[in-house]
Amino acid sequence: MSTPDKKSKKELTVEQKINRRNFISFSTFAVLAAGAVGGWEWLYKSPEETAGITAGARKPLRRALNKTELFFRRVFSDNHMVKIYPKSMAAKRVRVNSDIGIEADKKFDPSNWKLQVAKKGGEVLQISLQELMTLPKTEIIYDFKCVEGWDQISHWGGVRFKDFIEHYKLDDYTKMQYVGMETPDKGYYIGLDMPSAMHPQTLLAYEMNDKLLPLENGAPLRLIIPVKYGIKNLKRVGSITFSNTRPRDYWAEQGYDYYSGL
Ligand SMILES: Nc1nc2c(c(=O)[nH]1)N[C@H]1C(S)=C(S)[C@@H](COP(=O)(O)O)O[C@H]1N2
Ligand SMILES: [Mo]
Repeated sequence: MSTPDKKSKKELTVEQKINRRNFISFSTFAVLAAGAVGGWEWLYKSPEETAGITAGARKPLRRALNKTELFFRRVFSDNHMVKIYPKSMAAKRVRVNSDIGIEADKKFDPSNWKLQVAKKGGEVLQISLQELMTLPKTEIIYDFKCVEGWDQISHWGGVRFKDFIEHYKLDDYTKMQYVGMETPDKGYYIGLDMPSAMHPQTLLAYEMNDKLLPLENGAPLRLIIPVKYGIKNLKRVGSITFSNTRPRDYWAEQGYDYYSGL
């Protein structure tokens, strides 16, 4: 029978434990430090790039940049489609999250609304909902994600942004880098990179669950951009602009990621 006394003799004393722990952490540190120095040496001795936008960057860094580039090309390529779901899985009661830019105007009348598209030289296209509804309709059922942590499978219908561009012969504008959208009262506004706007799943939506959009979900027209978080899915689009500089963006101004991609 072993007594508690005998047992404790086999264990290390507190002092021994401390020494042991110090030894272990010191060795770990030494190994890591050697690795870091080695890493820097390896980087430092590697050849410099001599041309292109990364001129001066060491080759291994250049490789890392290439990877990032590749990643973005994959994310924004037409082949990268967001997962879609059967209609039966779409929420019947769709969440209403926030209402910046659509709250004050309680008497807003969708029938008086027209989409304003700013063209070069000050010309503004004015497009009614009836007119938009004559364009080919596209539907999507996908998992809508909000940066606040919730997501919901929802069903939307409308015009592909891409089809809208072609129909109104705005192809030239897609050579620009950004699209800006704002609510009619300019209270909420977003900026999008052109490849995401032109993604085949990006819609100017006027329907939810096969019916015209409710006011609180963005009637008469909202953006549905499945490659981005909810914050970019502007409700009640009033105007569309094209530019090579980043359009102002409500949540980016509050410190959120400008791209807010998924
Ligand atoms: N005009 C406007 N659009 C908006 C917002 C807003 O506050 N105002 N909130 C955004 C955010 S954060 C989310 S998650 C979605 C929510 O859309 P829903 O209310 O239809 O669920 O709308 C986006 N579009
Ligand atoms: Mo959100």
